[in-house]
Amino acid sequence: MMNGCGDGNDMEMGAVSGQSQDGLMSREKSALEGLVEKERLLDELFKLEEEASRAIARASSSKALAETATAVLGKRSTLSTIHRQVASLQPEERKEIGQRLNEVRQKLDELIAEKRESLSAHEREEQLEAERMDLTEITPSFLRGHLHLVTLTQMELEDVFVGMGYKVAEGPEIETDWYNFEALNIPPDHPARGMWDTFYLEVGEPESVLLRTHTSPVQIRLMLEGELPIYAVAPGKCYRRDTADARHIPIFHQIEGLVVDRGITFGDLAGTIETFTTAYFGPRIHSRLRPSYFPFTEPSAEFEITCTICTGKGCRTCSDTGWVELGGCGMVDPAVFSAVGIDSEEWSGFAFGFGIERCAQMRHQIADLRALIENDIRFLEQF
Ligand code: FA5
Repeated sequence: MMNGCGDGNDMEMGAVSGQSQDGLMSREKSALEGLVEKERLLDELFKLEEEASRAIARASSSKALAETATAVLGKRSTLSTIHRQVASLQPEERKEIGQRLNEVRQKLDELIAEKRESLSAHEREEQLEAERMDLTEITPSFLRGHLHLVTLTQMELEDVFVGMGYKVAEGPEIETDWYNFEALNIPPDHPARGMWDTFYLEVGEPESVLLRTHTSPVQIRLMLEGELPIYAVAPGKCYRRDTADARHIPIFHQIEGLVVDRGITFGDLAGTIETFTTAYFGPRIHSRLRPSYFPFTEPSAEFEITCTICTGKGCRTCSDTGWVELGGCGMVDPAVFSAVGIDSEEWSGFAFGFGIERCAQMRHQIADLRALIENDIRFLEQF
C-alpha cells in the first residue's frame, strides 16, 4: 500500500514513511523471529514425538513404562517446557503450536495407555504361570520315617500285657549294686554275678553304681512302693559286656513281669507265659519251660519257643537246638520278699524277664540280631 503512494508529499511522506519503515522492520523482524521460533518448536515437537514413541515402545515392564510416562509427560518433560514456551508466542503461532502440542500429547497418552494394557496383560499371564497350581502334578512324596522295630515290638508287648490287666512301670537305667544284685538275693560273692558281666560307673564306692544288667531291679522298686497286689510289666534298656553275635548285643531291651498277690502259683506263671506267647507269636508257635536257676526266684525256669527261623529243624540262630530262649522266670524267692518287707506267708508271686529284641527276631525271622543296631535303612524300612 505504501509503495503505491506517489502523490509528491515526500517530506511528510518521508518523515511518515521513515517512522513506519522502522515499525515495519521491527514488526517484520519479530514476525520472522516468531516464525523461526515456531519452526524450532515444531521441529522439537516432531523429534520429541519420535523419541517418546520409541521409548514407550521399548518399555519392558509396567514399572519401566510408568517411568517413561513421567519422563515424557511429566512437569520436567520437554513437552512441558515447550508448553511453557508457547505462552511467549504470537497468537497465530501460539494457536498452531498449541494445537500441535495437544496432538502430540494426545498421541503419547494413547501410546502409553495401549502399552500399559499390553504389558499388564503379559505380566498377569506370567504371574499366573508362576503361581500355577497343577492339581494333577505328581510331586515326590516325603520320606516318612517310622518307629524302630524294637520300639514297635515293645509297644505291642505292652499292649498284650495291658490286655491281661497289667500296668506298665519304669525304672532307671543307672542302678546301684543293691537294686541290681543284692536285693535280688545276689550277694557280692555270689557266683551268679558272673552271669551278668557288668558295666560299672566311676561313681561313689568302686562297683557300687552300674548300668543295669537286667530289668529285675524294677521288681524291687515296685515292691518297695508298698502297694499290693502287683500286676506289672517294666520294659527298658539293659547293658551287658556281651560280645555281639546272632543272638546277643551289648545294649538290649528286656520286659520284666511281676505279679504279687495272695495264692499265686507256678501254674499261674506257666499259664501267663503260654497266653503271652500265643497272643504275640500266634498259635503255631510252641513254648516250653526248662528248669533253671535264678537267685531271686525259686523254683526258676527258662522259657523257650520254637525257633521260627528253621521252624524247629535246627539252624545257626538256635545253635541247632530248634528252640530259642526268650527269658527267665520263676516264683519270687522268699529272700527277696524279706528284702523289701513283704510277708511271704501271706503273699506269693511270680516274675519273668525276657528279651524284646529276641521277640522281634523270632516274630520277623531275623537271622542275626545285629541287624537291629546296624541302622541299614533297607533293613529297617521293612517293618
Ligand atoms: C535275666 O536277665 C533275668 N533277670 C530274667 C528273670 C526275670 C528271671 C525275672 C527270673 C525272674 P537272662 O540273663 O537269661 O535273665 O536274660 C533274659 C533274656 O534277656 C534272655 O533270654 C534274652 O532273651 C535276653 N538277653 C539277655 N542278654 C541279651 C543280649 N546280650 N542281647 C540280647 N538279648 C539278651
